[in-house]
Amino acid sequence: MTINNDKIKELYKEGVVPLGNIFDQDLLGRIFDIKNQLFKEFPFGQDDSLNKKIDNKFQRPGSYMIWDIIERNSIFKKILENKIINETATKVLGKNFTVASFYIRRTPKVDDTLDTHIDYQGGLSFSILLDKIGKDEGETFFYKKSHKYPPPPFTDTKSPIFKKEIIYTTGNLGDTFFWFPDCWHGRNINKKDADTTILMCHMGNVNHPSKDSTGRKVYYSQKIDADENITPNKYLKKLFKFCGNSPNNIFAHFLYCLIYFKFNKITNIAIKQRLIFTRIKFGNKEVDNFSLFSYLKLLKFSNVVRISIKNLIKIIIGKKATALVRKAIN
Ligand SMILES: O=C(O)CCC(=O)C(=O)O
Ligand SMILES: [Fe+2]
Repeated sequence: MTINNDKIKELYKEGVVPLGNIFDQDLLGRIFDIKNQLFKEFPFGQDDSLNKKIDNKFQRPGSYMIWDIIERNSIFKKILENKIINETATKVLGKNFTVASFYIRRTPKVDDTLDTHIDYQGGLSFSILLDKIGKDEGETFFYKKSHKYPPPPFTDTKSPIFKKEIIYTTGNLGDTFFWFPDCWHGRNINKKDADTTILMCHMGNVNHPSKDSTGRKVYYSQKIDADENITPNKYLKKLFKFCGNSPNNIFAHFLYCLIYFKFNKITNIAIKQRLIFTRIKFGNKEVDNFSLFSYLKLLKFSNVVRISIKNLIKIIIGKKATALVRKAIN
């Protein structure tokens, strides 16, 4: 099996693409059993120090996570060895891409959702269903084409040009979704009595840090050759590092989009040098197109001002004082 170019095109166009099941049934059956054993051992998952959680309080909204699944059972390595996964990641991120997070998340019956958000730009993620999951059963949702929108807090979702085309990670065991972490996403409620589980993986190019969401260093990447011997331009490197992870800073986010989508000469150098937060382009004008007009038109000006003032105050008075002020107000 190899990845079809139409699927890659869809990923770049929509920010998310469902691939269906890409694993063999025998492997899936074994993974399903091991996942059940692991959650028997860790019914409430692990905290960020990887300790077994003993109370049912959520470490992330509505989620019990097991972070070190690969270290616990090497069967999970088979997922990272899958040909389609490797081909897709190599096409999007280049050789020697980095696997940063690789974990399972279980969601019990819960009324809360995980709010719509974006993570870092220029990366690639995938999710694999480890249970049959229906609508409102703890599935992840994605807003199509939203990797070219401003981040959710700054967007006017009532604007006539805002498209609310949602795709849900519903389906059967083994169904796989590739998605861009800068595409709007969140998690739905689970109204079923049974828990549902999904495996998630976040990746970046060779210069992405191999740290997972708990902050620990992981060694999951399969580097084909150790060093690509490219000397980065230090100013460009700083620039992409500064603006490539900006879910809460509209100016940095806009700057990233402007450079990445519009300044092709600079971006081509950045991609060649595998600078952090740079995805290889699809290579087709229609797919790689970005409308500055739509981006700006989607901005909710009052939110831009309010959040920017808040951020400015945070910088001026410092994080600690901000936390104190927040506590005093609540
Ligand atoms: O738990 C989910 O469905 C989504 C988690 C998420 O937002 C992420 O891993 O970036
Ligand atoms: Fe996320």
